[in-house]
Amino acid sequence: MSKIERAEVFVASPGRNFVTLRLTTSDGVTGLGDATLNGRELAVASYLRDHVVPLLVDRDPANIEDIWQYLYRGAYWRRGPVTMTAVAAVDTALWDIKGKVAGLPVYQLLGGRSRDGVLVYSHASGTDTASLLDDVARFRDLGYKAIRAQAAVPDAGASYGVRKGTVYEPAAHSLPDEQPWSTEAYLDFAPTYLEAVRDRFGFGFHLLHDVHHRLTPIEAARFGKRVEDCRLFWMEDPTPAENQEAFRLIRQHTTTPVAVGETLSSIWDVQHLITEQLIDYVRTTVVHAGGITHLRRIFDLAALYQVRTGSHGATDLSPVTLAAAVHVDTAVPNFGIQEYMPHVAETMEVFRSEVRFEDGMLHAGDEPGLGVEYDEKAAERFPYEPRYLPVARRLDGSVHDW
Ligand code: EZ4
Ligand code: CO
Repeated sequence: MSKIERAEVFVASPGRNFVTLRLTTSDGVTGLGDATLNGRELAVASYLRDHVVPLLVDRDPANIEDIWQYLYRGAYWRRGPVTMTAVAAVDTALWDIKGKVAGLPVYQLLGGRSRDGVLVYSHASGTDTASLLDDVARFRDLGYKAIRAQAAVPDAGASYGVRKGTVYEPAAHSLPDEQPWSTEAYLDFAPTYLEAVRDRFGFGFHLLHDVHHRLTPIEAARFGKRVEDCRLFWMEDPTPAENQEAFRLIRQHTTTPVAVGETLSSIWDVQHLITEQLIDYVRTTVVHAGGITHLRRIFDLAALYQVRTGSHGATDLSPVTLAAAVHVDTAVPNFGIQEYMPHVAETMEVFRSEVRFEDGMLHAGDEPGLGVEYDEKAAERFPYEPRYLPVARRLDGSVHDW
């Protein structure tokens, strides 16, 4: 029997911080898992090093489901982003190993190919409507068939999703940047730039928008109704999802499709959203929702209710997660779309990935396993740097959801 012989946790900052787990078997096969939780990286690194690695050594790497159950149920304290990210890293690395042992790409282990490629959307943004329109034009020239549009709200400081220079990186400060927020200004302005995008470019591509948890249910209902003629592919995270019931109010007022899930970690967090058809797309990801094993379980539940997938794919999800996501997306019947922000060159010096972009789609490649390698020597040149996501405050100084 093959055994897990070694489990190493790497923390490095090639362009941004990433936590990476590498498992090595007694047969010398290695598997990679992403364990990055933006702004809380070291909590997951410690969870793995101090509490999971000692449990893995000498286990049979073939028993993915049993190891998943052991780490989830066996912890007693289950769920939550730190735990589920740690479990995800182990699970992802075990699927990578299983693929290499079988000599098959992971999508083959998940039932094989359901589609030729994985439709992606990327992020256009601007400091005003004119610069947003220029950016949308640029993404259309690059071949994207789906584009998310965000612009800075006048008088509301640094709005979510607006790129400075060539790279969007919200976790840019060693302590959280505090940014002002005005719901009134956003509700007045955001519909106008979405309309401007449709006026200028028409309807021959998918248009998306991320509200990023900033509205109450009735405000989100008003927003969704107001932008119906823009025929959005989705409005994302219109209101925080701790209370799944909140989405019923939004549904009662608008046909704008809803996507939720990037911050959610388990099937229980999305259970009512899915079974009561309160959303159209579920955005849980490999890294934050317990790995390929648990994500597949969520996606299969979603399929019963005609909810499609739309996995989170910002640059704080490492190339290991992106590759794993593309393998899952290639196989599942109810795939919807995949978020994709290309990683910077430093990141790709450390993670070599088979994933390729072509004509608005990502392709997984046919190397056994996930098709990603981690260059630990290259990673040594990029030591960890403390970085936090911003915090939003309303104009009266009170804390709002960022
Ligand atoms: O703010 O991944 O849809 N994408 C997003 C992301 C999240 C970051 C947080 O770490 O909302 O940009
Ligand atoms: Co989002």
